[in-house]
Amino acid sequence: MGSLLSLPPTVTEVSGDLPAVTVCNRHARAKVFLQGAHVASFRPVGQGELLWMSVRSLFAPGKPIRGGIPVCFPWFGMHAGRPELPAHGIARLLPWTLTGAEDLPDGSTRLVLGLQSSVETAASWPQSFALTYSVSVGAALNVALEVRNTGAQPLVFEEALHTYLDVADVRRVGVEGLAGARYLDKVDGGIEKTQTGTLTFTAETDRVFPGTTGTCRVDDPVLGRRIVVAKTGSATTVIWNPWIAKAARMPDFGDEEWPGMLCIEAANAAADHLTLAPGQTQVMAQTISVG
Ligand code: TA6
Repeated sequence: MGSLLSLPPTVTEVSGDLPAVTVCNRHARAKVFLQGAHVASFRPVGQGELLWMSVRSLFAPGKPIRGGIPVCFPWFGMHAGRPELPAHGIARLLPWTLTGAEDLPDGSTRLVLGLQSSVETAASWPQSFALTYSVSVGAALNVALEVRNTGAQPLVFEEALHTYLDVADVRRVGVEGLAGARYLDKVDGGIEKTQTGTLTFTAETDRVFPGTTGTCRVDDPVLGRRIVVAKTGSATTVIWNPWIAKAARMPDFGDEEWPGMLCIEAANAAADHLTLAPGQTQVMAQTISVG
């Protein structure tokens, strides 16, 4: 990768087909691929891995990575109108630039990565934008996506931090923080329902919760841990587990892997999509920790 940056001692470059950097400090270890500014691993000291990664994931230029934290921009899910375009947008498939790496006084490490609109992005999405993504690796992982409208027209977009969490058995976990919230059930024709109490998993689960800004907590009785997922600048929460049949249909997802994960996604999608005036910026952030 030959970064022009002078990297702090906690950051190491990993060259290869898909360049990455690893972070190892007194709080945690992490790995971030430059493609998609994709956080692939986060392991606090004294804890197991918090982010799930499929053993079948591809790590190839232009191919999505199945796990960690995919950065979805500028649309969520399938592109409305152009189904031939990649699901969840183009940002996760493109090489970002590492523009900053520093050790902070509290012992955490902050990486900054950038992606600007280009001739390549314009082929899929003819808008001008600049993305800045900060990844702070400490006892907690904080990721923050800043979107800037660098064009002369309003910028209308969706975004998501599509976070895959590692659990022992999704059939035994509960997600707190969404009780009473409305959701669109993508497994049941997108009809609107209301979440009653703890969200548990008994089948394929794909729920989009509009207008939800709070913290979610995953109670994992088998691992004896609670993963806390907080966020700012996000009005949509998405909860997903593919279960048996959908996992089997995904070539980059092992048939037996689905019990080991669930996604809790910070997003601004569908009715919560965003519009930025020229020169305006917006930041969406997610913080993941063991509670
Ligand atoms: O966020 C849930 C979801 O939209 C599911 O419908 C499923 O498609 C998942 O994202 C994974 O999408 P991907 O394009 O990464 O395979």
